[in-house]
Formats: sequence, structure tokens, C-alpha cells
Amino acid sequence: MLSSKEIMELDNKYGAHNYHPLPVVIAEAEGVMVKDPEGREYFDFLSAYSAVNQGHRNPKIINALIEQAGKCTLTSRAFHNDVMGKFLKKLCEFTGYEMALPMNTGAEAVETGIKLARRWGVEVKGIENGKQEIIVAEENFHGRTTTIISFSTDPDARTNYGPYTPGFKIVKYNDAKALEDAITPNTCAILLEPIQGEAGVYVPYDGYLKDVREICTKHNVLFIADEVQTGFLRTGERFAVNHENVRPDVMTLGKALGGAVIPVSAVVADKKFMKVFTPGSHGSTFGGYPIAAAVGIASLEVLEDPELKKSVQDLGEFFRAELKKINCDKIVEVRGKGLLNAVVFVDNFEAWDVCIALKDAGLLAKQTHGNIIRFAPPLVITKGEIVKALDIIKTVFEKF
Ligand code: IF1
Repeated sequence: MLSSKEIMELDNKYGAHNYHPLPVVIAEAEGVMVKDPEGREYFDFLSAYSAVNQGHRNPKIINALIEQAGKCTLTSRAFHNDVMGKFLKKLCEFTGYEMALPMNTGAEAVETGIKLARRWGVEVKGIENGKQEIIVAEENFHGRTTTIISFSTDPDARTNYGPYTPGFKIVKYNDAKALEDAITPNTCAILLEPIQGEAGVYVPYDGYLKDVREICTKHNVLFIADEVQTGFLRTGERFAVNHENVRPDVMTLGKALGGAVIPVSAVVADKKFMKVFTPGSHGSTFGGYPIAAAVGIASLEVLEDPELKKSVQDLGEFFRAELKKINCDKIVEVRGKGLLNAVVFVDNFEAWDVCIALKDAGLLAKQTHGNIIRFAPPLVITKGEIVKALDIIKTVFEKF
């Protein structure tokens, strides 16, 4: 058994340095807890950026994986398989849309949404091909493909990856007028995160999503909500858009749909939009494969539990209230919805040091943009566990 130090050296020597991970090695995981090779335990308050909503190694999901692995794993879409249809039916019922297109990563779902909007723009709205425009928000995060980083405002994500994909307009987030002013006859869609995750859990004003919905309807523009991170109960509702009873035309989904086991993503939309995809016009080797479908069904079954949704709402309120009581003059804001929360420190504050101290105290979290720490535990966390985690956070924060 290699030590944490030896393992980190391996990663450093053989792995590209496209991340700067916290100096901790996870060897085992269950529920909300993870363990390093030396046996030290930590609360996982990142949940792989909200992909571990059902908890690490959720028994129902692991059993579904094992059972399917004993029958059939991969068929490709050249043939039907006996699980995908059941999965897509369940996903359509869970989301309230007529059809779904299964992919693997969140970025692939977003790319699928972009292709859907662009093709719909030409074939239904009558935009000249090549002139389609999609409006996105500053500080967006939708994935790492070259098209997606073409409309990123984060230099780290974008620098020297040119030439960039054209056809995107970037406007201020949380500003409906800025959105409407950017619409032209060539606009085919508006792509937004209902809450901006990477930007530091930026929750827009109450009514923003309703305003976006109305603007899109008025101008015959598709509203694409990227719920890859905010979806599947993370914010206390099935999807973040549900807080405002808003129904986007398209939703991109991922992360927790794979139940913390494998990448499972999808795009959901009604038939009048999904019909732009004709045979041979889009796909992927693994999209909707038997293992993904079986895991996806189990992942959704865990999330159907009304008790879980109530718990996310109640524990989220409790967690934010307790964070606000912490005596630390470096904290300027506590914000979030459900169990997607963040603590914002004063501008020049280096939150990395706090994350190191949290790790040493037994809790794993990651800062985003230097002075913001995101806290997003698995949704299955209990009151008792969150109280213990808060003790750690309070003790550490009060030292800063
Ligand atoms: C990394 C960020 C979070 C996402 C939204 C699509 C995707 C993501 C709203 C793409 C992915 C991940 C990617 C991961 C870190 C993490 C992240 F910090 F990068 F921005 F969560 F905020 N839409 N987010 O949040 O999904 O292709 O990764 O499956 O790239 O470092 P993916």
C-alpha cells in the first residue's frame, strides 16, 4: 500500500498538471465520509462538484451497477438495448419533458444543447446557417470543450486555445435587460446556469429565471438551462428552475445522474425541439449504454424520495444560519440554496489556507476564485453529521 506522499508523487510525475488538488488522497468512501490511505477520515463537502448527491457508494446504485454488469455492459446505439428506454422514460417523467438524448459528460450535454439550438434556429426559426447566435452569461461555466471555452470569461479556461468558436454573445448575469438587449433576429438560444456554480454559487435575484423565460418566449428564443451542477435536488428542488416554477425549453443534465459511479448526462426537451436530431446527426459510443441506463435509473430512484428533498431544504437553511453565526471578520457573505452553499471572504483573502486547515481538521472543501469556499456535501447527509461538520468549520474559521 502506497502512502499518501508516494501517491501524490506518482500523480505529479505521470499526470498532466491540469489541476492543483488539495494535498489529500482519497482511498475509500462511503456516504458523506472519505478516508485516506493512512486511515484518516474526512467529511466530503465538495461531492465532486455536486456529482455525489446520493452519497458515496449508495447501496441501491452499486447494486444496480453490479446486477447490470452481470448481464450486459455495452452495445452502442447501432442496436437497441433493453435498459435505455426504461431509463429515458424515467428521466422524462422525473424532469417533465417529452424526450431525452443520453450522453456521458456534462460538457457533452451542453454541446448537444448548443447543436440542438443551432439546428432548430435554421430549420424552424429560419436563421441563415452560420449566423446563429447564442447568448451566455459572464462568469459562466459549462464545460471544457473548445466550443464551450470559446464563450468563457475565465482566462485560465480560455487562454491560447484559439481559434475560438464564433456565434456567442456574453452579457451580464442576473440582468434580464442585458439579455433582452443582446437578442437579434439571429438569436437561437439563451444558455444559463440557474445558479452560477463556479462563479461562486451566485444566486440571481428572485424572478430572474421568470424574466428570462418571458423574454425567450417573447422573442422565440430557446431557453437552455444548464442544470448539470444545480440539478437533482442539489438546491432543494428537483431542479433549480423549479424554485421559480420556470420551464426551460431545454435542460442539460449530468453529474448526479451518474450516481457518483459513472458519467451519465443527457439533454431533455419536448419533441418539437428534439426532432431536429435525425439519424446520424449526433451521438456517442457510450451514450445511453446499459450500465449508464441501469445506474441512471437507480440514481433517479434515490432522488425521488420526498423525505430527501425536505431534508435538503431544512438542512440547507440550518447550515446557512449556522455559518452566519460564525465569528470571523474575514467573512463577507454566506449564500446558496439547498445544499449548494458558499462562504465569501474579503477580496484579497487566500481561501486555500482555510481549505488546508479544514482538511487537517477532517473536512474537505475547495475554494473557487481565491476568496470563496463552496460547501456542497452529499444530499444524504444527516442533521447529526452536518452538526459535526459545522463544529469543524466553526473551529477553523474562528482561527482566521
Ligand atoms: C472541472 C468547475 C464546477 C458544470 C456546469 C457543465 C459542466 C460543469 C454548470 C461540465 C462541470 C465541474 C467540472 C470540473 C470542476 C467542476 C466545476 F469548477 F469547473 F466549474 F462544478 F463548478 N455545466 N463542472 O458545473 O460537466 O463535462 O465536467 O461533466 O472541469 O474542473 P463535465
